[in-house]
Amino acid sequence: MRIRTGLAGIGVVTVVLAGGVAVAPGALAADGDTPAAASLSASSEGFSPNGDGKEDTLTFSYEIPESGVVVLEFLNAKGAVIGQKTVSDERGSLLGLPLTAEPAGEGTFVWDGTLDDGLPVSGNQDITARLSVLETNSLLNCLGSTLGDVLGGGTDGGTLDLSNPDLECADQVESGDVPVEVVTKAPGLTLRTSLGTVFPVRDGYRDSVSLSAKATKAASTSFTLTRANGDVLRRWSGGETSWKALWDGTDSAGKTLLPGTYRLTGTALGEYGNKATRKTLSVRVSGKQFEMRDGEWRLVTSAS
Ligand SMILES: [Ca+2]
Repeated sequence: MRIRTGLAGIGVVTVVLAGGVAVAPGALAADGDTPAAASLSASSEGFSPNGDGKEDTLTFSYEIPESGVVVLEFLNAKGAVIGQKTVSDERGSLLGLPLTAEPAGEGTFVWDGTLDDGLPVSGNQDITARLSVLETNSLLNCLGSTLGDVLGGGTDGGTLDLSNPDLECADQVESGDVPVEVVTKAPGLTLRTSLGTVFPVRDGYRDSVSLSAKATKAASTSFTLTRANGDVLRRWSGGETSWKALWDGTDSAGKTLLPGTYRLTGTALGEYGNKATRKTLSVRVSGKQFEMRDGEWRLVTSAS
């Protein structure tokens, strides 16, 4: 079994492990008690691992100070570990286990949202990624031929249990936490109007209505007012999570619409390539005129 290690000042050293565990002397040289930190960053603030072909993966870039077994740990919003992913382009083997020691320096890993153990990430959730590195040399030094037992899991599908106390003898380096937003569902969108009918005759009686929307996990929102036949009369753009407009029954040119029923359509574009959500609401325009008499709004008849 060969593990490629890159040691500063020594170059690439090949460590040969067999029944008798022969290790190149250089690789045994401990190089200090406080290893440099690992770094981790993500290509995006989030992704949508839902198999629709759009932003289904997230690319992590990392840098590790020394060769080691590299694992990404994922934590939920409460800080509990929900799973881990072994970083390896192709599953090589370390003492017969599906683990690969990555060389020191920079590397990238494309994550598709799956985990070595546990369920793949799904739904909408905010998680945190952290890189852990068990440095190869210290791992070999402290565990030697018992490494296979410690890592467990046999030759197929074994995973590295970072919480295993036997691993504490190895130098473990962690990166800082990187927040990752997982959004695999289309946005939520709710459209509302304060009144179903606007009375745009300027008499003070319900001359305008409030139109509003709330959205979740949307990249942006937009709204159109159309006739029943689809002709667009007016457009608004909203924020990512909310929109509010006071509408006085006019079109984009400021012209009061004829009495009738119109349609307000809201569109919330999905985050990370998710499909859009569209909702519609009917709003009516009335030509009626009112006046305040004896403390009450009263309809002005056409005869008056
Ligand atoms: Ca997707």
